[in-house]
Amino acid sequence: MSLDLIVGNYNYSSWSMRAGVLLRAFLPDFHERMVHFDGFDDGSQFKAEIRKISPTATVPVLCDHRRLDNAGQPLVVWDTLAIVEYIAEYCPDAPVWPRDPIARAQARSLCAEMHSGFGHLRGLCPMNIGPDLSHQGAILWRYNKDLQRDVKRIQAAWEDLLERYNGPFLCGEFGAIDAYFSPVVMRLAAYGLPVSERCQQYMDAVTSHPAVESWCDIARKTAVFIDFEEPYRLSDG
Ligand SMILES: N[C@@H](CCC(=O)N[C@@H](CS)C(=O)NCC(=O)O)C(=O)O
Repeated sequence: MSLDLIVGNYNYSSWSMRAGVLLRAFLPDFHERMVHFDGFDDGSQFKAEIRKISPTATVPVLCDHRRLDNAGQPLVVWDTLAIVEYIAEYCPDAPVWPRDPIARAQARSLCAEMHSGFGHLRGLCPMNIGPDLSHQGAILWRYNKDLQRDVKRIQAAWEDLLERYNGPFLCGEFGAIDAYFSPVVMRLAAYGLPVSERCQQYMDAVTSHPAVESWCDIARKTAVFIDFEEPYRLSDG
C-alpha cells in the first residue's frame, strides 16, 4: 500500500476526519491506522508513537511509501491543508478542488479560514461523533456571543456558496471544502446549534455522503470515552 494515513480517535479527532474523508472520497485504496489518544502530554503513548512519524507530533499524518525523502525515508506530509494539496496533486483528474478558478479560489479561501479560525466553535464544542450534546449546546448557545458569531459566519459562507453553485455541496460536487467542513457539520448536529433550512439541507447531504458515512460508522464502533476530551460528561452514558 503506498499511502498510509495515521489518524487519532475517529469520534474525537476532527483534523483526522478531514483527511480521512478526503481520502475515502478520492483515493479509497489507502491504508489507515489509528493511534489512540491516551493524552497529549510529552509522556503519553500517543506522543511517543506519533513523534516517531511526524515532526509536529499531531494527527493526521500522511506517509507516501512510493516517494522517499532525501534521507531515504517515506515522504511524510503532516498538516491537514498540506495533505489536501498533496492529494489534489496526487490525483490531478479528481475534483479535489473545483476546476473553475474562481470557485477554486473561493473554496481555498474558506478552507484557509477554517484552518486558522472559528476558534470559539472549536474550543467550546469539540467534535464528538455519537452522543447527543444538545443540552450542552443549548447552554453554550444562550450565553456565548463568540460562539454565535462563529456559527453565523459559517452559515453565511455556506449559504453564499450554496447559492452561487446551486448545491448540493458547497461548490456543486463534493470536494476538499466539504471534507474540511465535515467535522463542523458533526459539531452543529451533535450540539444541536440552530441552523437555517438551507444549511440543514447541506448538512444532510454531507452526513449522507459515503465517505462521511464510512468515517462515522468507524467512529461509532470504535468510540471509547476519554474524560479529557469530554470535560462536560462523567461517562459515555
Ligand atoms: N494544524 C494541524 C492540527 C492537527 C491537530 O491539532 N490534531 C490534533 C488531533 S485533532 C492533535 O494531534 N492533537 C495533539 C496535540 O495537540 O498534542 C493540522 O491541520 O493537521
